[in-house]
Amino acid sequence: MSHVVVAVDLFLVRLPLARPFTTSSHTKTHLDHILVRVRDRDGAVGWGECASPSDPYYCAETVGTCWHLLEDFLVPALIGRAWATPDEAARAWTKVRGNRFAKAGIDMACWDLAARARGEPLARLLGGERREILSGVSLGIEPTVDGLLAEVERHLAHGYRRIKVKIGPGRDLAYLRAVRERWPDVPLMADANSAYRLDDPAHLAALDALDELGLTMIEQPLDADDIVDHARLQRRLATAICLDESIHGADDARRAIALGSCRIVNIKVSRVGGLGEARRVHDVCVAAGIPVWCGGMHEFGIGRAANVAISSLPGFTIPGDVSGSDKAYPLDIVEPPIRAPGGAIAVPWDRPGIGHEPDEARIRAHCLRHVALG
Ligand code: OSB
Ligand code: MG
Repeated sequence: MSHVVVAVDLFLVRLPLARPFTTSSHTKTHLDHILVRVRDRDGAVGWGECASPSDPYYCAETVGTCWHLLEDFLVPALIGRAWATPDEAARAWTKVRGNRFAKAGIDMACWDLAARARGEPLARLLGGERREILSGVSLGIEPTVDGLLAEVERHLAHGYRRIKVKIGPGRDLAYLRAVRERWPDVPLMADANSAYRLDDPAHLAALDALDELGLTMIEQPLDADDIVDHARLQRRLATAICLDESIHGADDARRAIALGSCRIVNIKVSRVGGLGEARRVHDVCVAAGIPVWCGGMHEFGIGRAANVAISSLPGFTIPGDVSGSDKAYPLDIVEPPIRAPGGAIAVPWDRPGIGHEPDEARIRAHCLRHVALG
């Protein structure tokens, strides 16, 4: 089956978060993501989501750079070009360096289109196996320790299988110790978003102390692109290091594993430039015996459904940050909404593509900017 994309819509959509979310670098109350709709000459449609943050604090990209890349480079390179598989479609933009969040939005739309055109669920097209995926939550830095304990309690009561807590220097031990004391056995981890440095003795002391808490892993403690210091730190700690920001694709995963910079990898579809590359990172890790889990960027329903599909691959053995949409948003833009009753999300094996229908009226109601290309 061959596809030629003839029309692409970009929608910049704003959704309010259910609760403000604070990381080591900043606080958010709403998110703006670009939704990408592709249509081929036979009328088949696919949806993707570009989950770049609006600011360059997590990665170098922003919503503005993604819009520019999509409108001026990625969409024009795809339109009118014949392809049979999404990996072939992605060759349209191999010349474009970096800009992986922008690429992920249009890559995902091509995967959804290919799966829908074949009447197949996305999970099957990707080579997934699981009927359901186990779901964890990522909790932001709360103003008080008691505030964090209340959030952990609420999400454990919902059934979530693993708790991740954001940390930063000075906002680490008191929080994690309190959670550990109250729930000695809960799978618990910390995500530092690159806030620590090995040459700061206070930072090193905090990391050593966290090492005593029996955490499942510590995510991205050091610089975003530093796999050398991460290797030094991994030799020092008993706790597994998991890399997030440092891994932009399969080659990065291979190098980090070879250096001993981590024992676990967080795979984010957006960060690595799409579903094809996410699968290649998965394959590199499985071959090396490194467990992976699916990270998130507070995706709306489209990106979240893609996260569910990739999480059905066999190497995703650790519950991910793929929570129900209601963890992040009071109202999502897909039907049915994604839910995680008892901390598990059913993979929609009986529905084609991402398995959730974008609600165009709702998308347009929350849309800040739209362009039709092609
Ligand atoms: O570091 O994993 C991260 C959200 C925005 C930016 C970076 C990160 C996160 C999360 C949220 O942890 C995970 C989610 O619920 O989607
Ligand atoms: Mg992270």
